[in-house]
Amino acid sequence: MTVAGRLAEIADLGRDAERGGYSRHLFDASDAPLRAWFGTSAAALGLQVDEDLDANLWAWWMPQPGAVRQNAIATGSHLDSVPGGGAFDGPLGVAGAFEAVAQLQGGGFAPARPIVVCAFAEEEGSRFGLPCLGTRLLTGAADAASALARVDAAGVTLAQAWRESGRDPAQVGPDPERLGRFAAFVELHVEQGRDLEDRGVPVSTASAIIPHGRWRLEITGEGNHAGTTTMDRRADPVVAFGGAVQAVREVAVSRMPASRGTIGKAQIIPGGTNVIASRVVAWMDLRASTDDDVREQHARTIERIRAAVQAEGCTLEVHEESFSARVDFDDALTARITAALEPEFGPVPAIPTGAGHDAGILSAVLPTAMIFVRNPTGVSHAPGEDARDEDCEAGARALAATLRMLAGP
Ligand code: HGY
Ligand code: MN
Ligand code: MN
Ligand code: MN
Repeated sequence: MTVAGRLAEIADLGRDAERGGYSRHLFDASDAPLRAWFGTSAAALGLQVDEDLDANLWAWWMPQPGAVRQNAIATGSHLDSVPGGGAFDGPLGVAGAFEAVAQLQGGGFAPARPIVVCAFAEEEGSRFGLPCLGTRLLTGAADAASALARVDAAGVTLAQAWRESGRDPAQVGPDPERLGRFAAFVELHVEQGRDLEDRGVPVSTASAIIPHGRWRLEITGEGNHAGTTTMDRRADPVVAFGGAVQAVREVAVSRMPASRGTIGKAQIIPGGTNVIASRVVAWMDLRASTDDDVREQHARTIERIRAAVQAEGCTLEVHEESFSARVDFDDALTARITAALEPEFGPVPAIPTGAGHDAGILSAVLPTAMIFVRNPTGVSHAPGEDARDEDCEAGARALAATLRMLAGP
């Protein structure tokens, strides 16, 4: 098969007719068919599938029957998406991992240790607000009880959704015993910018993930009638929100090029054309080079937002939903991968990324590296996300070469 052929098998799952692209979220209607596809793909390669207690999937290629599940090399990514996301962010790393295993098997490679393909739960945090949910629970980077208390947009708790999916929320939590079975993790991923296209190279490694925080802003004003309330008697949280949007942009621009500030999601409550809103809830995403830089960007942004909120006679609450510290990937592992790839691919740059990944969470407990595949549009988290078929194949070959090097005799 090919990576493109594997992605074609899931091309109809979780399509979002309204937004375009894909909306695939934890335990939604696409979740079970995506998991079934994972199982079928694994079974076709003779891999043994199991799901951990945190809803992550693992497919084991054992060196021989009865071999112990130790010293394994894990590779994979996620199958969920952002709302209206692209076809590659996540699934490329899972499809590419199965394709790499297929290539190794086709070439008669006999692994000296297990190779394990994985798919992690809710990497985007699109339903419950916590990115890399599955790996955070698995490693203990997130506390299980507080994660299970999170609610989705419909007010359903993660615990409830977990139970309704047929899983046991009481079992959720860190599994050091499972993590102890792995010697390394490598994630194949579509690049989420245009760096590789500009450099004219099909694949790279990753040097670092820049830190990333998400905050929920709750701006409260006074709900009232749009026709009878004169302009001098309003406390309109939408007006304050306008100031917040400006503040996020202006503070990030003042800290260019490293800082990024985004509000991509907001709710106007109650949301009527002839109603002055009583509340706006908005989600703010801030990123910069270092953890301290993100904290400082946050402090300055909130100061500006608070001024805009007060000027409108509204009040502000700020809740931190997640913070992902800067990650610097394992230099030694990345150097070994680069050396394994350069004979076929020529120079393989190591590039930093502004996007979060399960590899970042796992890097705290395992030697971890990433391989990026060129994205000709540079677009991601949107339907325009792209990767050429031949570059997806290059990514699978690069991953196969990496696995051959890491799991060989
Ligand atoms: O970078 C992100 O927003 C997510 O972790 N993929
Ligand atoms: Mn993503
Ligand atoms: Mn991703
Ligand atoms: Mn009326």
